[in-house]
Order: sequence, then C-alpha cells, then structure tokens
Amino acid sequence: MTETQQKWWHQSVIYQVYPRSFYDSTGDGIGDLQGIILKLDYLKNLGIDVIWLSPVYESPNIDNGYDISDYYSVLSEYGTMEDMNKLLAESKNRGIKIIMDLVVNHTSDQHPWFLEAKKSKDNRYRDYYIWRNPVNSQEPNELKSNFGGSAWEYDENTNQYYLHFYSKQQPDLNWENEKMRNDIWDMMNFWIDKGISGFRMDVIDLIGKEPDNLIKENGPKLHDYLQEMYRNTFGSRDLLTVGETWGATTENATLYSDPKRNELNMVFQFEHMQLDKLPGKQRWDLKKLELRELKHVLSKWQYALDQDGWNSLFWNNHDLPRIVSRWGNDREYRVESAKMLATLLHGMKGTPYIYQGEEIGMTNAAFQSIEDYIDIETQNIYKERINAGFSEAEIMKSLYMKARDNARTPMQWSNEEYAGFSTEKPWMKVNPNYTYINVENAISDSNSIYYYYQKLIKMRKFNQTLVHGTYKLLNPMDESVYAYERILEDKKLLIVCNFYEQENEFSYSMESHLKVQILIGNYQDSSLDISNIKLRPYEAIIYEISE
Ligand code: TEU
Repeated sequence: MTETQQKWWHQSVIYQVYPRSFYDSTGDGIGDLQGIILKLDYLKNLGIDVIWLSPVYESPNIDNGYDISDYYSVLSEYGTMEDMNKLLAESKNRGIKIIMDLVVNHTSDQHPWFLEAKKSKDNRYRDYYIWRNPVNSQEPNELKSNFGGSAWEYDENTNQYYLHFYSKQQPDLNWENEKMRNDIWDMMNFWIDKGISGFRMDVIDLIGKEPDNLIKENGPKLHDYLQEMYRNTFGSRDLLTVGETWGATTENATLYSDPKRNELNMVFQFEHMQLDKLPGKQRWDLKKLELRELKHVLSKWQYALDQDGWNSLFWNNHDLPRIVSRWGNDREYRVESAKMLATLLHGMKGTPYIYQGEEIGMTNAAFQSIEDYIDIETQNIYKERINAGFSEAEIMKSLYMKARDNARTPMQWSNEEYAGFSTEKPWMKVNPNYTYINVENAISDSNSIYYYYQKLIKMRKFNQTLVHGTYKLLNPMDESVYAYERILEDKKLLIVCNFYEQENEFSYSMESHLKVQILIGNYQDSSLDISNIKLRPYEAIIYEISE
C-alpha cells in the first residue's frame, strides 16, 4: 500500500459512547455532554483515537435518540450546543476526533417536517415521507417493522398510511425527494463545518427502499444516493464514514467501501453477529455459536475486502448484548475470555470499534423482570411473543441473551452507589456487579482487561503488519481453536485463540532459523514453542515471527 493510499482511520481505534449511560455530571440520573468531557482523559489514557457519539440531538427519546426531532440542536438532557462545541474543542486538545451518528433513514414523528407533512396531502413537506392509499381498507402491503408489527401506520386525517421501518414514531424519509436530500446535505455540512471528523450512518442500507416492490435493504438507488451524498458533503474532506448495513453481503460490501467508487470508507456488516440464531429466524430464536461458522464468516469478510475495501471490526454496540456474556464466560473466566475475544478481533485487518464498558469486561444486564427493560424493541417483542404463545420463561431467556438493554446499563466507574455513574438513581438500573466490575478496579490492577485493551490499541500504532498485513485462516476445521496469520513482506503475526474453557492444542510449523516473540497474551509465561502450543482456558497469544 502506497503512502497516499494510507488513511488515518486505517490505524485508528474507535470508541463508541452511548451518552445516556456514559457519565452524569448534573445528578439527574442521565449521562450528558459535560460528563463525556470529564472522562476524556480516561479515554485518552486508554489510547483511542476517535469517539463515535450515539445521537445527542433533540429527540422525544422513543428510541433513545434514534428518533430525531431537530438535527440542529442538542437534547437539553444532554446539554447545549455550547457543551457540544466544548466537547469538540476539548477532544481536539487531546488528539481525539469525534464522529456523529447520522440518522437519516427516518426522523421522529415530532420533527417539524413530519408535523407539517401530516397536515394535508398537498402540504409542501408531504413528500418528505412515504404515504400510500389503503388497499381494501387495509395496509398497502405486508411490509413489517423491524420493531414488530406492520411497517404502515394509518393516518385518519388524510386517510393514508405512512411507512415506518422502526417504531411508528419514526416515519421513514422519502429519499426519492431531491429537496429532502438537499436538506440532509445542508445538515451534514453544518456538522462538518463545526469540526466533526465523520459520520456513522444509521441503517443506511435502507435509504434506497422501494416499499411498493417490498424492497427494504439494498434498493436500486442506494449507491446513487451515497455518491450524491459524497459529492455534496464529505467528498472533499478527509473524514471517516461508516455505514450501518445489516443487509450487506461480501458481494455488495465493496460497492460501499471501494475508494474508487466515492461512497463510504467502511461498513458495519452483521453476518458474524447473527450466527447464534436459528437460520431464517429472528435473533430471539437462539442457537449455540459454532466456532467453525464464525471462522468461516469472519474469514470470508477478511478475504473479500482485502484489496478494494476495508473492514470494521466489532463485537459490541448499543444494540448487541455484551460479548463476554455472549461468546465468552462472564463468570470464572471473565477476564481471560474478554481478553481472548479482544485479541481475536484486534488481530484482524480493519478498524476496531470498542463499545463503552467492553474495555472493563462489562456483562449482560441480567434483568429478571420485563418491567426493568426500557427498550421499545424489547417491549414490543415481549408482547408480540406472548400473543404468539411463547412461554414467559422462554421469552425472558431470549431477552437475557439478546435484548439491547444488556449493553445500555450505566457505565461502571467505581464501586460507589450507582456505580459512580451518577449521584442519583439512574434512568436505567445499574448492573449489580458494579461492586467489582468497574473502572477504578480496572485501573488499579495491572492485569486488568483495561490494560490489555490499552496494549492492543498501542500495538496498532507501531505494528504495520497488524494494520496492513494480509489475513490467512490456518485451521478452518478445528472446532475449538481459532488461529490465523497476518502477513506483510517478511513479517508475520500468528494469532492463536482458544475459544473455550477446555484446554486445547495448536501446532504450527516454520523454518527453524526464524525468530519468534510474543507481542501480547492473556496469560503469563505462554509457550514460545509454537510447534505444539498447549492452550489454557481461553488462552490467546499474538506471536511475531521474523527473519
Ligand atoms: O439499528 C438498526 C437495526 O436494525 C436494529 O434495530 C437491529 O435490528 C436490532 O437492534 C438488533 O440488534 C439502528 C440503531 O443502531 C438502533 O439503535 C436504532 O434503534 C435503529 O437503527 C433505528 O434507528
């Protein structure tokens, strides 16, 4: 890769802040912008380069900010535009960039555009949304909302239905409308001019939808819109753009992220995060993860985007359960398995994303009662499944494994009341394990998950093989050890991860004159004899092999 092809985000590690649960500076039980500012030094010490800030815009908060009612102002619970400017300035002082969540597939039903649009069929904003006549006095067609139920909501006043792929308070924007698109470009430029460093684009693969043809994801005009966005907004700037694309396949992913096409830098693809659900079913229909499948999927993506694209690497975000509870062991091997999962991911080619709390091994919420779940998706699914005849126990088990609130509990800063997140009762229950899983503990323990992440992040800054080396899976058929190489010129990294708590072995052969050293590992005194490595529970090691 030539120097001009190298981008700052190739070497960056991104940290997602979910503001509502990060740090409350005002004592109202809700995280806020000043709270993030107070924790910037913590993030600086961790070593991250970029913050992805989940939505802080004005919003009725039906979907925790993913329902925006004003793109140009900050939700008062979070602070003011001045606080936002301060956050940008203070981050910049520390060499940390900020990317904003861009939610433009839909707005809130309280957005002035929608309030206008629903007034009458000839309102000038009517066509900013998607309206259809009833068919036989019913919904126009069978399209479903991702939060359960029909994707169409009836509006009595004008006797038409509007489309919403999420809650009915999140009407979908009509991307066919050029005026609407121009308003979006203006809004994006407003934030770019403020000094943000890029966008994470919420469900961006839905904007080319053709509801009449039942097309949700990957509609025919999707890539035209992205290229138009590029030309009108960030194309001339050196920003980071990442699209959230649940429907991405390796076939269409390079369409987004091939630099020659002028669209995005990378996408979040979710194929690997769906391997523990029954095929063709919803994620609530649980299935045990098979390591061989995970290897197959992750490797497929590594190979497919090696030349003309770029991967994003993640296990967690605000919609996914905590990885240590999901595919690790959040009991006796919490520390070992959290480090193993970090090694497996950060060893790959792409830009790693860390979700708040992942760096201290926070676990699923374990809420026993449906009343404690706040998420609209969870509440809808619960009702839908009760009506469909599932047992309460079965539904609660799925929620315990997969509900989004698992990741949304307040950040655990210390063992003080409310985990040091707030001085008042937080908006969502704190995970009771804050007494021992918290930042203060992590910082005072040199063997903590936190310091392991710090080291992984630092490695990426100096090790070009880690950043640009080609990926090669070594043992596709092995059911318990995930081993792969990264190769750049005459340097090689060997990444070996025991995915389970049983002891396992892995053998590697190489020419005898080569030198082997351990760059990082989650046990002391790991074996340097790679011809036959005996791996302890969840043991993970990155070896460097050189001339
Ligand atoms: O998520 C997209 C999305 O489809 C998720 O709802 C996903 O299906 C579900 O969470 C399973 O994990 C984005 C945001 O990340 C999410 O928080 C929003 O609720 C959603 O879009 C609507 O804006």
